[in-house]
Amino acid sequence: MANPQVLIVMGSDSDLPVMEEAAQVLAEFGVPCEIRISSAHRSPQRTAALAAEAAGRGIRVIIAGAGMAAHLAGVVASETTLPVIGVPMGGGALNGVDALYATVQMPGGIPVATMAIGKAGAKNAGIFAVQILALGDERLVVALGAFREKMAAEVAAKDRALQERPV
Ligand code: RP5
Repeated sequence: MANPQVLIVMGSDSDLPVMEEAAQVLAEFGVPCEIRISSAHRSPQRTAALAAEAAGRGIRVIIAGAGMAAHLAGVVASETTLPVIGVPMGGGALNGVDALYATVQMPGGIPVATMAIGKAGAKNAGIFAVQILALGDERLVVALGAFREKMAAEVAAKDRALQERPV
């Protein structure tokens, strides 16, 4: 995509069904993004270069998703001063708790904004990236307001449907 503002990077193509949640949110808000596969462990040099070159290519926010010993977000954050949002993948022998701890427990000095495990985390990563970009983009401020109103209306509609259900 031309002039991506957000880089979504994941450790493996097996992460794609989860990380697509983030891409979908960005598409809904009209934020161009680039989706890449690069592993902190299997392709460390490639990952370091991708992160180090991101700002120079106009990227403003990076979303990094990985599973198991999930060092991707931390390694990416160590190579750039762009804000990095981490998404721990679920599954595996430890159901994503391994990836959560690996992503969230960064040493002081190199922050990673860590989201929830799995699809909810990927979706929130997309929204959080939009919120960061909205600091300098009034169009996104308005769109975020409409997004919240739509969610609230959906909850109210579900409650109405529940109240109208025959007992
Ligand atoms: C991590 O290892 C990836 O992010 C993925 O979640 C996990 C398993 O990778 P595959 O064996 O499915 O390629 O690096």
